[in-house]
Amino acid sequence: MRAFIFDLDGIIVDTAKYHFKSWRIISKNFGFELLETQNELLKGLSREESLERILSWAEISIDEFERKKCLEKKNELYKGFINNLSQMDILPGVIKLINFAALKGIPIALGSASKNAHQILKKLGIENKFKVIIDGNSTSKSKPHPEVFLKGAQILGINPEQVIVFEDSIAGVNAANKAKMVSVGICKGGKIENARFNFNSLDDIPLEFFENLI
Ligand code: B16
Ligand code: MG
Repeated sequence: MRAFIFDLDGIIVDTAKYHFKSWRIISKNFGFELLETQNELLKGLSREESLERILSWAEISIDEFERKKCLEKKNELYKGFINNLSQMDILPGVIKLINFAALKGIPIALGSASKNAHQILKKLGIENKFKVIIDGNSTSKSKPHPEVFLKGAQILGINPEQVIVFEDSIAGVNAANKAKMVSVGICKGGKIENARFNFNSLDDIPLEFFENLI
C-alpha cells in the first residue's frame, strides 16, 4: 500500500449529520419526510444527484429554476450548520492516521463529493496535510463512479491497486471498489456492504492493520 485517500463528510468530520438536517428541511418544504434509511443512500452523492433522488422518492417534479433555488437553499442551510467547525470537530483517529502516514512516507489525498471541501479543511486546520485534494469542483461524475478516487491516485502518481480508501458511504465504497482500490468502510455499529474491511471508526483501526497491508 502506497497511499491513503480519505473521504471527507463522515470520515474526517461528522458533517454527514448536517447534510441530513439540511435535506430534511428542503424535503419538508415538499411535504416529504426524508428517512434516515434514505439518507444513507444520499451519502457520497453530489448535491444535484441528492436532490434528484429526493424528488423521485417524493414523486415530485419541479422545473430547472426551482431546482436551482432548492440547491442554493440547501447549501445555505448547510453552510450555516458548518460555520463554527474547528479543530475540535476532527473525528477520533484522523490525526493519528495522518501522523502515521507522514512517518511512513505515505502520501494522503482527499476524495470528496463536496464542493465545500476546501472550506471545511481550512476550518479544521488540516488542509496542508493533503498532498492532493479532489472534490466536487474537480469532478464531473458523482460517486459511485470512481472518477474522484482515480483522479487522486493519478495525481499522486500511485497505482490504484496500491491505494487504501476510507469511506462512510455505500456509494463511496462502491466507487473505491470500481477503482480497484482497497476499500475500508467506517460505520458505527454496523457494516458497509461491499467494503473490503469494516471498522466502527478510524480510531478502531490498529496500526498493525496498515503494517500488514504495507
Ligand atoms: P456539497 P463526501 C459528500 O461528501 C456528502 O457525503 C454528500 O452527502 C453531499 O451531498 C456531497 O458531499 C456534496 O456536498 O453539497 O457540500 O457539495 O462524503 O464525498 O466527502
Ligand atoms: Mg462521506
